[in-house]
Amino acid sequence: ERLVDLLRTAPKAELHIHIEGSLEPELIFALSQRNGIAIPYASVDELRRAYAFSNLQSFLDIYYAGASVLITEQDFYDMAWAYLLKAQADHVIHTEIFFDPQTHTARGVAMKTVIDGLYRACQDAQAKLGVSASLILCFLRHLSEEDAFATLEDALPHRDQFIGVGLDSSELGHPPEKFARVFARCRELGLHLVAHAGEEGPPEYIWSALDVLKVERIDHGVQSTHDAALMKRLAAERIPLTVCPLSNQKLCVFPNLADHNLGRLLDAGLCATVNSDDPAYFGGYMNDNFLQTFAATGLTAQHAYTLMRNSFEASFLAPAAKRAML
Ligand code: ES4
Ligand code: ZN
Repeated sequence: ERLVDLLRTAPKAELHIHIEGSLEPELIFALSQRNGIAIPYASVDELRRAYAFSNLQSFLDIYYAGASVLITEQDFYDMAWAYLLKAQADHVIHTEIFFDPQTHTARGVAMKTVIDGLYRACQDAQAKLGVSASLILCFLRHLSEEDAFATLEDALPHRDQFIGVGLDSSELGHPPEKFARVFARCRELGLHLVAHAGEEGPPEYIWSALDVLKVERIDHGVQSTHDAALMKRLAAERIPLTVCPLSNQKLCVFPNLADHNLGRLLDAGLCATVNSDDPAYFGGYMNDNFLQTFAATGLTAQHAYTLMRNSFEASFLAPAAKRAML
């Protein structure tokens, strides 16, 4: 019908996608054979059956195991290219891609291998697919700030290959304050700043992501509806929330997709966007997120237009490029 066609074909930006979370089981098996790395699952089907999560941590354990098959520059290229083809099919014309270098450097993979492979795929996406793609380096918050500083140092020779930094992994027990100094340094370097906050964690983590880390966007942020003063601020300052509905459903942040608060966020005037997070693990890419969320919650065509517009407004595109896409 009309709304479904609108959702499918509308040009959109994706701002919250972990590239390691786009690694499909088939590619995990192919890379495990190519690189001679054993994984504790006998088949693609057995791996896929393990994708039943009860919370964020239960997912992260399997997500880091899946990423262990990535070794060469070509592996990182192949993973990103497969995602960029999916993005193009969903009419994503701009995407800002998270990557987790510490997951790889801790296994002896060089920073250069990771970044060069991902960056080459981003360049090819513009040239061959007409998809604009940038990279955002994420620090793992379950590791130390010292480890994050070392990772930043390691990445600085590649400063021109990524546009910003983020903060991901286990939220509870790892508040934004833990990374205050490394984010201050990234700010001095002119990097864009984002952080996961209020996915499972309390509204206080959203306040401190804004006030201590000085981030420009909040990744997830769905717990903000528990704090009226925070909602007012997010709306007044148009601080974007990169919301991931299927992720929230699969990690039991909401009992059902029908219970998702995306409509409440939009109706309160927040700059919320729809994103896929870890599409290989959570049951779908961008258009799956849009179609399933709209079907479950009864959002309207007006909400659809607002979400598409918000995705470009919230992007780190230069103002002129942003206007061209709007
Ligand atoms: C993540 Cl859903 C989610 N939350 C936090 N960190 C992550 N890394 C990959 N996916
Ligand atoms: Zn995420």
